[in-house]
Amino acid sequence: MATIAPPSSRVAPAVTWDVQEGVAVVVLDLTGQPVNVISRAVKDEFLACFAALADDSRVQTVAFFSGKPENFIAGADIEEFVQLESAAEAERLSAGGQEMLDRVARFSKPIAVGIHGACLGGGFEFALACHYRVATDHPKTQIGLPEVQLGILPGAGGCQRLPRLAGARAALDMILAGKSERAAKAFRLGMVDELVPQPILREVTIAAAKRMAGGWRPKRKRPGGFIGFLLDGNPLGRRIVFRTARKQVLERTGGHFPAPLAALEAVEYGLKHGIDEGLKREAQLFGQLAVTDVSRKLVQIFFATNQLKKDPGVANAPPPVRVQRLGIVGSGFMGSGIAGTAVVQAEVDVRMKDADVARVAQGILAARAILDDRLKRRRITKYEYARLVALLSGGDNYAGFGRAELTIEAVFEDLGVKQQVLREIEPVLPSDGVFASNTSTIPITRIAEAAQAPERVIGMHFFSPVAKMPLLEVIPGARTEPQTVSTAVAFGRRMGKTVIVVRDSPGFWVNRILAPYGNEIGHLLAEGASIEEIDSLAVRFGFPVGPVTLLDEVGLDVAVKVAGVMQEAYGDHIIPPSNGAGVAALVKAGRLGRKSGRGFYIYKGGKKRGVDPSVYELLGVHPNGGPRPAEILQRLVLPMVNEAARAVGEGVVHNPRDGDIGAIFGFGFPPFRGGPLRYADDLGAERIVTDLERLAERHGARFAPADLLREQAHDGTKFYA
Ligand code: 3H9
Repeated sequence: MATIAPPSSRVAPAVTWDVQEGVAVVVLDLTGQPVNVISRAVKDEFLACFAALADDSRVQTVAFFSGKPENFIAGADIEEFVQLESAAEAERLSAGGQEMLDRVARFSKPIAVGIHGACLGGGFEFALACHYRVATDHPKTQIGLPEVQLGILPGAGGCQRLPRLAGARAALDMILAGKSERAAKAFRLGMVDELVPQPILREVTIAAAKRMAGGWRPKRKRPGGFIGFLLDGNPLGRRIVFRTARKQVLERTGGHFPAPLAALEAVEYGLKHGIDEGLKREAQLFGQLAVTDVSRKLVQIFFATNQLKKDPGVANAPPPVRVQRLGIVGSGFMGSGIAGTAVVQAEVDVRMKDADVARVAQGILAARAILDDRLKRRRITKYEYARLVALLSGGDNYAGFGRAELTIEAVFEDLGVKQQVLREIEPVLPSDGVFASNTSTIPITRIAEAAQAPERVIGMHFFSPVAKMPLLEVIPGARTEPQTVSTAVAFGRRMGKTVIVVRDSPGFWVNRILAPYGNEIGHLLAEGASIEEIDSLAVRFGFPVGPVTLLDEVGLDVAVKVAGVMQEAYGDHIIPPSNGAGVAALVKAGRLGRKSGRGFYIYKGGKKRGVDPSVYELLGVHPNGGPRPAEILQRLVLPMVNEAARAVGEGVVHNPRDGDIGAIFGFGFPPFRGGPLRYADDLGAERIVTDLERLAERHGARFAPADLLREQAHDGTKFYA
């Protein structure tokens, strides 16, 4: 086996190869690393390897594989981006990657690549430069260019090679959204040449390499078929494609994310001026993007999320209990959402229980809808679907709960009801079974008062709709033992959630910091602001939807309930407007938000249709200009930041990282601002305190700055050191 002397920092070389019957079988395997990434050092090894293969007269053809059992190449090494100091340096990094892949593309001997597992970013760009791509049909084989999610663009030729291979539309679709596709779809789109079951990947790839050595070349159809020819194949068609794509990007990003627009430019420029000019432009744009504040923030989020994945959530915890059977009490919207997601993501046996069989049947149907959706999107096969559906069962009693390592209750949000469920179920559960409450407001310690074994009671606060919302708050009560925490955290992760462990206090983290934001809507409406203006200002700041729309999504009945709990707990500073009965009046009129077709807005056919004026009648307020836009925005955002600071001061989250990730994944705090605490650091505590004091003078105690912000302003400290 041949190797290249590794750089001193690495214990063993990453790139190795063997030559047999004219085929060099090259394997990339970064020793001691969970995934393969292309760092500068790996790039040097690649170059040396290809130089050696070029000179080796025994080698007629090359077959390339990853040595990792579950992934191919996760892209360029993102750690290296953090050290980039200037756009020029970043441009050089991109140009260096392009040069390496140019050598691969022009290599004198054919190269076939066998892909199994994640093939992302620079990893896919490498595969694109090779001459033949074979991929496994395994669900783990995900192919994509996620760069824009890091605020950059595919900078190693991806913006040039992919549109040439798969057509402009398919390429833009992947590049601009930063999405990954399963191999079967990538195959349909012409991004890979052959799709095979995993056990024969090696054989098929080597066979293709040999065929190419004999002069055979793959015949590829014109990408995108006849429509592709009309749209991608001529300048007029292409202009339409780019105009439409630009419009969609602007609609989706509100202009806050520069990367997709830059990627669009790199693709368009390359198709207009040829690949060499395209590559130059791509490297320039990569350079500019890599050092933007937006990219820095998105990269921080990437690393913070990865750190969180490994955080057990509690110190010195014994390993989690492996959940194989999940019990769910309450088969309503939340219960069925948890059931469906648990089946799809964690593939556990789920047993549901509700008061009567009809309700359970409804719940199972709703849980199944999550599987139907996956099947429709071809995320799972028919075979997987049938297997997963069989995991769902239920009844009107606790039969089967005796084997559930974890039971989650999602019954009516009432302390008495939840305690009653706990009392009923405890004798049925296995002696080490965990009981979790999916409460959004009730203290876990209170619920656990009804338990014989409070050490195994915990909160798991899912967000609605469970299948889509990425965050889970895990809340230990006063007597919860560490293994209960680690079990809940580990299971939450298996469900695909980003998990933060939060102190047992009213509103936990997400609802706590949303409370003043939601209340301020009432104050602003009372002062004559309009619903649309409030929402559009928040969207312009970068929230996915405005606060009024958010209330409609959450449900106004739920919002009123949460607001009541929050006021009771923090009434000294979380203060609803004196006409706060307004929202309650909407609820009384049956306007519960999206779920009832009417809230602040009207909903028809699942779409938001606008505000109907009668809502102002019910609220007892009328838009008349209201405060200035800048003040509206400040009054929405600063109290949220202030409450986040207060909660951090009280230890509600373990650290600022958890708080920021919770806000970004919990309700879409603009990721390019890094979360409320990073945003506070950027503004500076001194400025925030001054602004809050000014607002407090005019509008009262709800704006009084948190002690922690005052301290920071005084000491010149920040949330992040
Ligand atoms: C790019 O390619 C730019 C080019 O176009 C141009 C260049 C000129 N770099 O997520 P996991 C680490 S940009 C550095 O838990 P999983 C990760 O931090 C890149 N580190 O595993 C973690 O480290 P630790 C475009 C990386 O199995 C460990 O690997 N590519 C990278 O759940 C395990 O990760 C992407 O954006 C990286 N590229 O998921 C893909 N990737 O153990 C990013 C991973 O110290 N990666 N690490 O905390 C992923 O999406 C997932 O890691 C993946 C595996 C799906 C691959």
